[in-house]
Amino acid sequence: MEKVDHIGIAVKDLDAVLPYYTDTLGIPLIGIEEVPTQGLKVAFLNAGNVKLELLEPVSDTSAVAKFIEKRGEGVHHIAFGVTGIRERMEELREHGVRLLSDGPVPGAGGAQVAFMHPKSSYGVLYELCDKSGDQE
Ligand code: CMX
Repeated sequence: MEKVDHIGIAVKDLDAVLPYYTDTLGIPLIGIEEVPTQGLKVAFLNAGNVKLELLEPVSDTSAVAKFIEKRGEGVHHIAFGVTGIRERMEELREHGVRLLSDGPVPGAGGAQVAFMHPKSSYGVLYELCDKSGDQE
């Protein structure tokens, strides 16, 4: 994996939490967007080399809603920035890693994303995030 692109953090109420990050911690907001395919409203913040992604579920069926219900708010996933996501997925499969989709799916910021099951990644939900736009 080439670099960490962002760290996803599950929150119950984005509007309530955002001032903690922007005002108290002084981390600049990049933008807020809805990601209907994941049942989420997300905010990206610029924490230097790595972004923070605050994830508020807007649907009861969102994976993040289930996460908060079971484990509470907090760190949800770590996303590696990659190019050639299909090839990276295939390499991981060859190493026995369980991926949560057959191919990449649309994520925030126009990225194509894929997730590794935490049970095959020693308890961590890792995401592959490809913003190169040349993955098709
Ligand atoms: N980090 C670490 N472990 C996690 C986890 C997470 N984020 N989410 C679930 N788990 C654990 C569960 O606690 C459970 O462990 P135990 O069996 O020890 O209790 C195990 O993984 C399996 O959980 P499950 O209940 O069988 O499965 P879930 O229905 O909770 O689904 C997962 C888990 C990872 C398959 C599901 O959350 C998923 O498909 N995630 C991918 C999509 C996603 O997370 N989207 C949100 C972010 C989108 C974005 O940033 O764009």
